[in-house]
Amino acid sequence: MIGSKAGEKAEKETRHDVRGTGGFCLVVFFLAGWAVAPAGAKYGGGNGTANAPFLINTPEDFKLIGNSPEDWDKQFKLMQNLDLAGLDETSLRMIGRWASLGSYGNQPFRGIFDGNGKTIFNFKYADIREEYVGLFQHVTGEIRDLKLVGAVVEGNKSGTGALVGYLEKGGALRCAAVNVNVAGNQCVGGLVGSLADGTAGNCWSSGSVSGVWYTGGLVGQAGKGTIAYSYSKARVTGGESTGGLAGGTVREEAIVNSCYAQGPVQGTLYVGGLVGQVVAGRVFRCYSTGEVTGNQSTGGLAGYGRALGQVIDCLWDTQSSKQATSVGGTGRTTVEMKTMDPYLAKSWDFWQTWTICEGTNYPVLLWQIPLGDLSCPDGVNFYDFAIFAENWRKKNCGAANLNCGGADLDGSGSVELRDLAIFAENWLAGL
Ligand SMILES: [Ca+2]
Ligand SMILES: [Ca+2]
Repeated sequence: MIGSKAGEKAEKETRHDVRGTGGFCLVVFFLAGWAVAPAGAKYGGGNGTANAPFLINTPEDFKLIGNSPEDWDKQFKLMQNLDLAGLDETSLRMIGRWASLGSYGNQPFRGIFDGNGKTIFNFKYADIREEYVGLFQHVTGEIRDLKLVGAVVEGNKSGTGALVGYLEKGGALRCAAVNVNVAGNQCVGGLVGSLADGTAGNCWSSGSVSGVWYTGGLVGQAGKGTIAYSYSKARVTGGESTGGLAGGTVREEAIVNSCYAQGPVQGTLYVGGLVGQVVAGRVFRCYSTGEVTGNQSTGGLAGYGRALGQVIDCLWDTQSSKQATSVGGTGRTTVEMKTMDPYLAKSWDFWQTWTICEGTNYPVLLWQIPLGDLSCPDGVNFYDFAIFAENWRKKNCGAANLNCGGADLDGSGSVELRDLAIFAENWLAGL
C-alpha cells in the first residue's frame, strides 16, 4: 500500500528559480514518497517517540502492538475508534507480559498509550490458565483517554480487568470501561484487576463484574495504589471482599479519594457499597448508593475494616443500599443524599471536584459533566435544549452572559450550527 501511494506521487516536482536575464535556473527533484512513509514503517506511522507516537488506525495496527514486545516502551496514539469484533484470544495477544514473580519473562507495557478520546469496541478475551488478563496484561507505563465499550473478559487466576490485569505502577487516567462483562477469580475489576501501585484516576465503569475474592466495580484490589476522582455503576457479584468500586484496599499506602459507586453489590463476606474490605489505607470523601447484599460483615459503604484502614468523610444512602450500618461513613436518606449539606458538613469541595443537582441527583464529579448539560437535572435532555434554544443565534457570548447560558459550546462567541452539532453529539449523555 505504501509502495503504490509512493508510486502515484513519484512524479518529479520542479521549482524554477530564475534570476535576472542571465537565465540561472535551479531544478529540484522530489520523490514525495520519501517524506510520507519511510521504508519499514510500522503501524499507521510515527516512530514511537513523544513527538511522533506510533499511530493506530486499524484493528490490524492494534493487533501488532501485542505482537511487538520490542515496542512496549514506546508511545502510541489511537487515531480512530476500533471495533475488535471477530478477534479473541486465538487471534489477539495481550499487551505487556506477565510470566511470574521475579521472572525475566516479565515484560510490562512501560510506554504510553494515548487513547486520544477514542473508543475500542468489543474486546473479547478469555484465559483461564494465566495470571492477569486484560487488554493490557501487565503495565508499568500509562494508558490515558481511552474508552472500552462492550468488552468481555474472563480470567480464572489473579487479576482480571477489562483494561489492565495487573497495573504494577504507572496509571490508567481518564479511562472508561463501559458496559463491560468481566469475570474472574481473585482481584477482579471492571477496569483494572490488580492495582499494585500507581493510579486509576478520572475513570469510570459500568456493566457487570463477577469474581470470588476481591471483586470491585472499577478495581479488584488496590495494593499501594490510588483510586481517585472515579466512579462505577457496574453490578458487582463476588464472594469475600466485594465492593461497588473496589473489592478491597490492602496496603497502608492505598488511597481511595473522591470516588463513588452506584451499582448493586452482592457477596458473601466483607461486602460494601463502595469497598468490601478496608484492610489498610485510606478511603476518603466517597459515597455509595447501590443495594448491598451479603451474608456476613456487610455494610452500606464498607463491609469490614481492619486496624490499618481508615474511612474518612464518607457517606452512604441507607435507603437505596438497604443497609442501616457500615464500617465508616455516615448514613443518610436518599433525599438527604441529594442535597449538598451532608457533604459540606464533611468539607467536600463543590468548587473544583464535585457538583450536584440538588433535589434530583446525587453529587457527580465535575469532570464528568458532558458538553451540552447546561442545567439541572444531570444529563443532556430537553431541559438543556430549552436553554440552548433560548440562546440560539445570540452573539457576543462571554463572561457577562455566562457564554450565552452555556450554549456557546465551542467558545466561538456566538451560538450557531457548530454548537448545535456539539449539542446533538452529546444528546442524552450523562443521564
Ligand atoms: Ca441537564
Ligand atoms: Ca459557538
